[in-house]
Parts: sequence; C-alpha cells; structure tokens
Amino acid sequence: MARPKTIITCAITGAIHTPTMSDALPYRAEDIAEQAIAAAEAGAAILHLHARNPDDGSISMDPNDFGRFLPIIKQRTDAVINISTGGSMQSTIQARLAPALAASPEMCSLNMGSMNFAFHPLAERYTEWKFPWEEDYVRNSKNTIFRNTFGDIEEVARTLDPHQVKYEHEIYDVGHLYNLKFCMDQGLFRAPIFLQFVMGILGGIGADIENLVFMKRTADKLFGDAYRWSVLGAGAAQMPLAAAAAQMGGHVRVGLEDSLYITRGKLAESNAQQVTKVRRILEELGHDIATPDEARDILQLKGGDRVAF
Ligand code: KMH
Ligand code: ZN
Repeated sequence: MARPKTIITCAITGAIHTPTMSDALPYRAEDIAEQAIAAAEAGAAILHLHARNPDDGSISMDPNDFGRFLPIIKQRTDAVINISTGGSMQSTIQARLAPALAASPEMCSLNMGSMNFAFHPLAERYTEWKFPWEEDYVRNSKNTIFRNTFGDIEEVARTLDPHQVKYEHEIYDVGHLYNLKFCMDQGLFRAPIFLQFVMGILGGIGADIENLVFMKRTADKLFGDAYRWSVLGAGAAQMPLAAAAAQMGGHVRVGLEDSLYITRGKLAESNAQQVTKVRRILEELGHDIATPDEARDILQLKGGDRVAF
C-alpha cells in the first residue's frame, strides 16, 4: 500500500511575535502575500493566515485586512487557505470569527480550550522596540487568559456550519482532546477531524516526544480512525518535532508564527526557508510531500473554488 503523503502547513505571521523580533516577520498585506506564495512554492499545501495592521504590525481582526492578501494568494497558488479564529486574545469570539465568516475558507483554526497563553519572557530579550504597542502586548500575555469556552467553540461551529469549513483543531494539552470529544459527541464537527498538536507554548503541554506519543495515544483512544493529525513545536522544538511527527504518521506545521529561527540562534530569512528545510528533512527520511489537492483529499475539504474571496 502506498505510504500516505505528509502535509506541510505554513503559519505565516501569527499573533505572538512582533516586528522587533525579526525583520522577516511579514505584516503588510503585500509581504504576507509574497511570503505565503513563496511558502506554497516551497511545498506548503496549507497556509495558516492571520492579518496585521499594515502601519505597525499589530494584530488585526478586520476582514478588510484579510481581504487585501487573500485574493492575491488565491490567484498565484493552489494552496489551501486556513484562516485563524485565534486572533487577538483580547477580542470577543464574534470579532475573532469575522474574517472567516467573510471569506468562507476551506479551513479555519479552532482553539479547543481556555488557557494561559503566555510569551512575556520574550520581552526580556529586547531593550528597544520598533513600535509602541509591542512591549505591553508581549508583557501583558502574563496576565491574559486565552478564552475558548465550550460556548465559544459552539458559536464558531454553528456560525460556520453553512460554510463547510474544516477546522484545524488547536490542541495545546491532553484535556483539549477531551473537550473536542465532548463537542464531537454533540455533533458539532464532521469526521475526519484534523488535530494540530501545539507543543511548547507556555501554558500548554511541553514539547517532547513522550508527550507527543501520549497525545497521539489519547487521540487514538477517543477518535479511532476518524482523525488526522499534525504537530507544531514552538521555538527550537519546531524541526525536531516535525521530524518525529512525520515518522509517527502525522503531518507537520512550520512558519514564523511558531518559530522565528531556522536553526538554534539564527533567525529565519522567510517562511519559505523553513518550509524548504522541513521538506528536505522529511524527504531525506523517505516521506513524500502532499500537494494542495492531495491535502484536500486527505482532509476531505470542500475545494478551493468554494471560497468567498
Ligand atoms: N492568537 C493566539 C493566542 C490560532 O491561530 O488559532 C493563538 C492563535 C492560534 O492565534
Ligand atoms: Zn495562528
């Protein structure tokens, strides 16, 4: 039997890192589009996207800011577009949903539990900041709760139900798998579900292989063959966990949202550089990389012609 192909997702800019931390982090629409297109050309089948304010790189939940890059990416690649509903931790779930509701993409992220989601230790690395919002934003993560109640999750599922979006369920800890199982039993999601094990965020599970095996075993127990899965390791865990995940039969996620580095101590020049690296590692290990259409098939997506951008 042919070995299943490995899907590479690339998360282009996210909502954790700030412009001071890397000149490569894109925040203007044209830069987000260029980096997304280059990541797709390098082998990413799925592009996980956030928008930012073009003037200062702060987080934007404005559907118009997404609208400035989505059509460009669609015209120049066949990649699957995945829109974040994580957004800014201060926003309501309705505001976080608005970009996905406007764009009706093939995929959206959906965070599966409320948690501490902290990156304040990063602030100690910088003495000067490019933009005034950045330092407070990073330091305040010490005291913010990333809210994703059962009510919030249900609101996303019910609002987007007519759009037939496939979710990238963000699983930051083992308990989130049980939250998802409860929601599955309520009939909120269609199989196959797609899990993204997010490992190494301060507030979530640590990024090591024992934990990955535990997460996968728990998912097997709860979902049987009704799920597909991928891993993202935050920071230095990015490439090692991607290699481990692929060997365990999973898919992988890279991108500047999750790590600004290409190797220990060296900033990545672009998202495409990380995609190229992970692709090389996986191909060396004998894995074949999924095209966007193969990813659509594996995840049973509605198709790139059924989006609203
Ligand atoms: N905004 C972060 C707290 C996602 O894309 O869904 C988490 C996040 C994940 O954005
Ligand atoms: Zn994200």
